[in-house]
Amino acid sequence: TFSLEGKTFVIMGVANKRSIAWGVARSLHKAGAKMIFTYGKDRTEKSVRELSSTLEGEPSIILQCDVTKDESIEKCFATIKEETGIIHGVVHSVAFANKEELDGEFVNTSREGFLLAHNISSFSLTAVAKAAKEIMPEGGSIVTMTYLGGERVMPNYNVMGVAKASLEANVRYLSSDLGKDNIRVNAISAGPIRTLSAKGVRDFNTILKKIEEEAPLRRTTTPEEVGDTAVFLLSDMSRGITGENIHVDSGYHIIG
Ligand code: 0WD
Repeated sequence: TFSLEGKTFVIMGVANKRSIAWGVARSLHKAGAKMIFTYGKDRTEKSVRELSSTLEGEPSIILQCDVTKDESIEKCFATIKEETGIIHGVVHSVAFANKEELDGEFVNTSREGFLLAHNISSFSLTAVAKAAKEIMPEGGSIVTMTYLGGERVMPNYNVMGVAKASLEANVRYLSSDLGKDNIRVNAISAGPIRTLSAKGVRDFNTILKKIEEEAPLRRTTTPEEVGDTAVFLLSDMSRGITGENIHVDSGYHIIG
């Protein structure tokens, strides 16, 4: 059967048990992988420690990595190198936009809000890929999380949609650069899932209801579904795939 035993992955963006990154962690754990968790804000550390301690086996390494700071990324990956040597992949499940800008009209986005959303939600992937490359001498796989709002206009997604479009192009350019090092870079475009970040999106319930009624599979996406696809993308099973955006959204992206 399928196994990722002996492989080590960095998981960025577990905020709580509802986080998509936590769904990925559970799937990776089932596959026998070793994990290193990173968190952005100090206040998230406790929650990540509590969650990771529920996984049986040897305790995971937990480190701070505030993606808005180059020093924080450098320090984090230097520590990973010291503690584990090499890694086989990274799950980038990090995004942020000011709540005020996920409401009303996109045309009113401020310069500051625009740059913040792009910094945390897109540039962070470039910066992390650069640091991670140094400790992936055997090659590896990088997976990020995106949303349909990066491809078309979705209500209230606004500046985050523009940042996701940037993230998706980022995946293509990174995959082009890193392919020669046998590092693959792909995105998962997840259907809406009720998480802490989703709280920032107005009328989220209406969006979920629409998926239940209109998506081919007539149900909303679960973190487990995203987790299992991430395991596929992180494993050798997907060795021929890079620069791709896989929709794990009950098929909703083909509608409308
Ligand atoms: O419906 C959804 N929830 C979807 C989410 C649908 C499709 C895609 N996504 C994407 C999100 O845009 C994001 O890229 O999936 C990714 C993860 O989203 P999530 O699981 O919904 O989000 P959440 O559980 O809120 O975790 C997001 C985390 C932050 O939590 P805290 O509490 O620490 O702010 O993003 C991280 C952080 O862990 N984050 C940062 N990490 C490092 N440095 C930073 C930062 N500066 N800012 C936010």
